[in-house]
Amino acid sequence: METSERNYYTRYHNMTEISEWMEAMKRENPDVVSSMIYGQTYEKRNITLLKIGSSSTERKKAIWMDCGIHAREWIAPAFCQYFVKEIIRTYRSDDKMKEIMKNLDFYITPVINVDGYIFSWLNESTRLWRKSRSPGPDGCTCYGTDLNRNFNANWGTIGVSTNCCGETYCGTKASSEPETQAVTDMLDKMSQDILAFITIHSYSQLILVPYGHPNVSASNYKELMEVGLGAAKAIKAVHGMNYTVGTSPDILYPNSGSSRDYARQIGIPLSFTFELRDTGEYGFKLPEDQIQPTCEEAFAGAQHIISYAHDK
Ligand code: ING
Ligand code: ZN
Repeated sequence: METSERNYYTRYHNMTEISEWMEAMKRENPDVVSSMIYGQTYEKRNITLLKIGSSSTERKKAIWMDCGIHAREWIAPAFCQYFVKEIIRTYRSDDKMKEIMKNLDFYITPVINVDGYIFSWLNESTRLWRKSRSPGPDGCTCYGTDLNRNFNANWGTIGVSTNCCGETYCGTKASSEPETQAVTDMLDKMSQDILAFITIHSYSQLILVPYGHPNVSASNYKELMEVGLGAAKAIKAVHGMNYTVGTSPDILYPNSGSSRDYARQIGIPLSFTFELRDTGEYGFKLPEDQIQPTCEEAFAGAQHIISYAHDK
């Protein structure tokens, strides 16, 4: 499917199409889009980072966004595609975004878990795959680690499975997975410059703030909650959808080893997980006719965070 087709952003796209789309974004917007490969998956596929920034040699503050750390959450990569398209479009059309882009760069990973994403597209029986695709440790016949339990933030302490067949298997050690290591290395390098970190998941309609561990609390918890509640309000204003804001132990259940917690722990002040639509009717198999409204509202939520980070 051509990236210029009018309904391109109302469809889910497989990894081949997303790779072609990244090339098209660079080709069509050479003044603002560039890319780099910052790691490889277990199956040796590239993990690509898109940079959206107005050209300049100075080192700017930045916004991080990643999608597709969990394979079956197809609305997440779809949102990253929409986000990139909208950032470029609004940069060319509205003054607020021009001002933001004068001062900030955007770093976007449309798909972190490339192997898992491809596996979830393979056939109906693999559609709900969540984890990466590395084989389990010796003696285990199951595949995959939950990459969002594999980061070095209270790793392996709570809300994880230590059974390699479990959906939330945290791996053999922190950063045991090449995908986790790639993101970790990139964040470590960039942490001084990143003002806000947003990682996109589905589903449940939540905005989660650090930390997932019930015994630790972020020094700027109050600020995180205020900004998160502002984002939820911006989301509701678009299509009336309710998003709940809080830490995962406060809203649902604790967890450890998430990328959100890792980002906050290394000093990125604003760190959020977005859990997009819906609340369970369709779950991970969100119909394509909900892609556009979901992306519109989530963009408004992200914009709130970005504006706050920029103006602060
Ligand atoms: N949810 C996230 C996960 O890593 C999360 C975030 C954690 C939500 C704990 C609620 C409680 O599990 C999804 N859907 O991946
Ligand atoms: Zn997820």
